[in-house]
Amino acid sequence: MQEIYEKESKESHEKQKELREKDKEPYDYVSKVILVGESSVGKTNILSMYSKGEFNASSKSTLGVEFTSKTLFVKDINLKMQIWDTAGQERFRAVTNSFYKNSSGAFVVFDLTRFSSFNAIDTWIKDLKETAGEKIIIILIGNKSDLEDHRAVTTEEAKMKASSYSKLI
Ligand SMILES: Nc1nc2c(ncn2[C@@H]2O[C@H](COP(=O)(O)OP(=O)(O)OP(=O)(O)O)[C@@H](O)[C@H]2O)c(=O)[nH]1
Ligand SMILES: [Mg+2]
Repeated sequence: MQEIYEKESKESHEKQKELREKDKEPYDYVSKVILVGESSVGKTNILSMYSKGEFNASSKSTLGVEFTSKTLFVKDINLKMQIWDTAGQERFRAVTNSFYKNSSGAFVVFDLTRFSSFNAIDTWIKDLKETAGEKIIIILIGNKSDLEDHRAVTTEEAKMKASSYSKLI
């Protein structure tokens, strides 16, 4: 087990380095943001909608971690957002955890039609804070709001969870 962890950790660090080298656009500030949550809640689609305006109804599960960057011009500065889309599957947990470090913000995503993904939020937040620190800014996202007939988490429940952490929703 230890051996597998060390191998995955090494691979993740090498991947981070390689991606950073590819990502040479000029910027004033860089901010690392991470997307986490159970598998299939829609993290990859949220990111592809944001970065390319594309939705994929049959997207494949993310393996490990994927990286996207977007530079925003905010208050006269170029702010580079490095957005890390992580795999929700349990088998990638060790490798995705190693990417939490140095994140300034995180989107914790759940699926409004799957209560278990909502229940899992507490564990995601606990793990994020343990690795990235208590100061990390966390935003909860209840995804798949279009599937109103299959909704399993009420707005009240989501609001209560968010206010228990005093975070945005
Ligand atoms: N109806 C609906 N389907 C969605 C929405 N977002 C994602 N999906 C679908 O949900 C499935 C999973 O989406 P992904 O974006 O791959 O999920 P993920 O969280 O990245 O999953 P992992 O990579 O395994 O962690 C896909 O079939 C998507 O098309 C949404 O807002 N509404
Ligand atoms: Mg994904």
